[in-house]
Amino acid sequence: MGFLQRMKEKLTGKKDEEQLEQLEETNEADAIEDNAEIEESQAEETTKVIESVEKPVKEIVEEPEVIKEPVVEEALEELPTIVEEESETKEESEQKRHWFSPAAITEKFKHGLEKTRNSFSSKVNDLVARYRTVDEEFFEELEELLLQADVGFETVMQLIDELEMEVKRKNIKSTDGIQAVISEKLVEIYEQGEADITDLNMQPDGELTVILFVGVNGVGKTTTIGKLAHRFEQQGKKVMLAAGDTFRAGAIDQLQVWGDRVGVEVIKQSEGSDPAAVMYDAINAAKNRGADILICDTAGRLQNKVNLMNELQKVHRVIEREVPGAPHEVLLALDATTGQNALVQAKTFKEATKVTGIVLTKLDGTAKGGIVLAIRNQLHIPVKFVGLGEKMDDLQPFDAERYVYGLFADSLDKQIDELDE
Ligand SMILES: Nc1nc2c(ncn2[C@@H]2O[C@H](COP(=O)(O)OP(=O)(O)OP(=O)(O)O)[C@@H](O)[C@H]2O)c(=O)[nH]1
Ligand SMILES: [Mg+2]
Repeated sequence: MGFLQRMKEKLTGKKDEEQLEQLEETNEADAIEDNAEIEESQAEETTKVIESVEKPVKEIVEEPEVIKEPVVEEALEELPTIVEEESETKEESEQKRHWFSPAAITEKFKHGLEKTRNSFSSKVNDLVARYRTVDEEFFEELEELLLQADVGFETVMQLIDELEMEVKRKNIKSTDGIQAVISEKLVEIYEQGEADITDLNMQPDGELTVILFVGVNGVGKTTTIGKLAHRFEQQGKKVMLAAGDTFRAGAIDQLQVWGDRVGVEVIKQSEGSDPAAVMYDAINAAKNRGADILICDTAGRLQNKVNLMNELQKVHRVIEREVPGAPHEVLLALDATTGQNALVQAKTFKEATKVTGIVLTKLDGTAKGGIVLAIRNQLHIPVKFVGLGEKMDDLQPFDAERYVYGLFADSLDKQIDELDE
């Protein structure tokens, strides 16, 4: 099946319908179990919910400087949902349906890549309009455009080579509709025959999965942890957070605000304490409470880079000692708007810790979304999630097809519409 056909399914929802049904089945099973538990400890739950609602309000009032305005507004907006969580199961399940619906996910990629599409794709369209036939000059200009979008030299060279071969093989003369051919090749180059590289290494039910976040300051670690916790919660997992950034003022409170919004427990100590000790505590708490997933925040900046890397190694060692095989994922957060600098950061972290995946944040904030391809090709670490906006559900597992669709949506939509007609 070709790229266009597959994309059509991801736009109309056929492909993931099965997955969705599976998800609903699990939710139903979970709901039955949950209900039993709720009945047993209804009073306890209610107090917990009320506490989790009251807490952020208190903190927001007391420490307005810690939280940026949009967070406060959003936090307040989110509160009613937390209150209704136990009773509004129908609404919740509809929300989930929407959240996981293939069309909605595709739409998020399209929306998040708007800046890149507006600059890159419109230039490609110009190129196609100027060159009626596919020739060497057309490829040279295309090469230039791809480089400008941060796709990275090696990837561009590989893509152009393969495009030239494809054009010859299929005897394509006209540039009309060439975007679909480029898209298909980009997906192939990205996936390199490995379709499941974005899956997280999750432990079987009943065992704790530990996910460690690393990355320089300001890239979006804490925000991503909040979004990811929300995602797991929606899937019915019991999540806990570890406030491992004990260095930056306000970092612990920022994570706590997310914990309250999502309704998950945050294990923390005071500012300036040893992050390895926080991890030790958090792992024990997670084991005692029977948590499924522990997500650990870490500092993005210390006195200097050497200290930071040493601290991360120490944190890593403690986690490994307490839970054999953990951390199961070490996710490096990179800010897409920093372009090639993100690649430099990745190399540094890769030397210090065993990075298992990349979370590329703020893809919505850059016109150079081609960086995804450069990361894949140069670092050989899979991009597991992308941040496509600031809302809770704007964190999405990376999907090469949806990403490429996001780059060329306008021109591909026409061709997709014409399928089977
Ligand atoms: N537009 C957009 N903004 C994002 C995204 N992810 C994070 N941000 C914003 O990036 C800013 C920094 O995020 P943080 O989560 O505080 O970053 P951090 O890596 O924890 O930073 P330190 O704690 O200083 O190390 C916040 O204002 C977030 O709202 C995204 O996917 N899109
Ligand atoms: Mg942080």
